[in-house]
Amino acid sequence: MDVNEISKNLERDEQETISLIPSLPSDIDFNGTKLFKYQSCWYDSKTLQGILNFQRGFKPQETDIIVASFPKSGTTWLKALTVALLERSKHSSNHPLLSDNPHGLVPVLELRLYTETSKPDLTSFSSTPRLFSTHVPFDTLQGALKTTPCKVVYVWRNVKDALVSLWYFECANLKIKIDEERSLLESMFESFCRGVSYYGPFWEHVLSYWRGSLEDSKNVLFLRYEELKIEPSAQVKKLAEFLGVPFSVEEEESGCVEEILELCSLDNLKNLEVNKIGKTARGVEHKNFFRKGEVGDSKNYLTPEMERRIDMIIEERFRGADLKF
Ligand code: PAP
Repeated sequence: MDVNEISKNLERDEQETISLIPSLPSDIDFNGTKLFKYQSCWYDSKTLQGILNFQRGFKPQETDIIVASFPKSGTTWLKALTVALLERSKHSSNHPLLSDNPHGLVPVLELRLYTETSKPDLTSFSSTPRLFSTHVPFDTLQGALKTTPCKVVYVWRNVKDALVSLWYFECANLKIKIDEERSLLESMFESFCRGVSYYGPFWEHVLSYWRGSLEDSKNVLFLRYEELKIEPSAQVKKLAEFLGVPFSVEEEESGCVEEILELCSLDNLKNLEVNKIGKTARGVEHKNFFRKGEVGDSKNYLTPEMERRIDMIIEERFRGADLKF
């Protein structure tokens, strides 16, 4: 394609987005950002452009693997585990996780590859399987995958812990002290409860993948952060099987499962040089992706009243689905 054609396509994509946006419901996020509701989920205009580009231009391959999540639900860990499982027979010393952050190795489709164009250069993804990630809900992802049966792995987490994790992340990115930003947590909490938050509502997100996994368990795996913490070996074996790279008896006997868990552990990743000093393509410091990783840490920050309110919302929204917090 020549340069003129590329710029014509770019202009056409942008024009389509510009004419779509005013027709969408809009609202304001906790930090004053205008969000637009597209296919039941809220996005800022830049992310929305990326999603439309992704849905328009992505050419899925049956061997593709997509790591999916609501933000702050265990994405970094799941990306690391997926890379480690797929790469385990290839590397002894120069493992990719030692020289890049999991987000560099598994880019977010709508936030990195498709932000500017519906035809990004994917030549660096020439080996199979191609590994991508997304934060969009399942129905929107299906819009991009069309009918190609890619493998999708979703991780979800207690929303209260995800919320507190997001609060810490925002404060770290803005370089503000957490003790001074109680009001930010409170506004984020309100946004979450209203369902008007970036990639929210949370419950729709989780339920979309839950339904997807029930309808097509061969291609959609539904994991839970808390279960990964409680029984990491069993969950990682389940993930390996789903990805089509199960552990052999020899591998299990030689401690391969434990090695992968150690490589991808929070402490190990956090202390790697690349994660102490590097930044993502979007300028986020790698170190901000690693904090405590504790189940139930939100108890230390949310008031009992806040907990009660969010519990009630979740109970009501998840009624009928066999999902427990
Ligand atoms: P993202 O959406 O920005 O990619 P994501 O990785 O989903 O973030 O979530 C970050 C949380 O995962 C952090 O939780 P916390 O704030 O409650 O501590 C982070 O500490 C945790 N995390 C990151 N890497 C790991 C890991 N290897 N094992 C367990 N938890 C991890």
